Amino acid sequence: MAILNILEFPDSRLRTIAKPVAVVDDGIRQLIDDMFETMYEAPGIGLAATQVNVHKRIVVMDLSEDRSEPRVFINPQFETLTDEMEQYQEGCLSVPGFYENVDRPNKVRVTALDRDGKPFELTAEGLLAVCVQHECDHLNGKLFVDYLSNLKRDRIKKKLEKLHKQA
Ligand code: QAP
Ligand code: CO
Repeated sequence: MAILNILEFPDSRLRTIAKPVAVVDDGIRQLIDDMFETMYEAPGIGLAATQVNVHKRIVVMDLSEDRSEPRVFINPQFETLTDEMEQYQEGCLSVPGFYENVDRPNKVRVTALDRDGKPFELTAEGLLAVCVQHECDHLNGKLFVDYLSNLKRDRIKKKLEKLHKQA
């Protein structure tokens, strides 16, 4: 197992469109294990492979308090089941220290492969629905800051660039 480096906004590699996983093999399962270790150590509730500079369509998530509900989504796809939007204060391991409200559809149907390459489906509401959409966005090169005003996004960009220069 290994802790992977997490790319931070405004790194242009976060804009890469991830490629579908063709075969779920031991290499993919190793990556998934490393992604969980990286997410738990951060700590975070969701991580997309894009964030660790691996451009494959893989997401890991654990919304539980005690890390007891690890979820893996390989090649995830979702459709929104409602026009109803809900606002959540979102954060992101790639935008450390910043949290802002984002509106998203509050109910989605997700299909994906599990860590054995077996297809599954689930209906997600609440935080799980938010997290699925946030993480799928990463696989398409999109970040939660893209939903904010240019002014807010630019302020966050400048503050993070300043921190990166100091580091
Ligand atoms: C995505 O985000 C998410 O700023 C997962 O300093 C977030 O795990 C989906 C984190 C909220 C829905 C709602 C953020 C850790 C973790 C930070 C995360 C930080 C340290 C974010
Ligand atoms: Co994120």
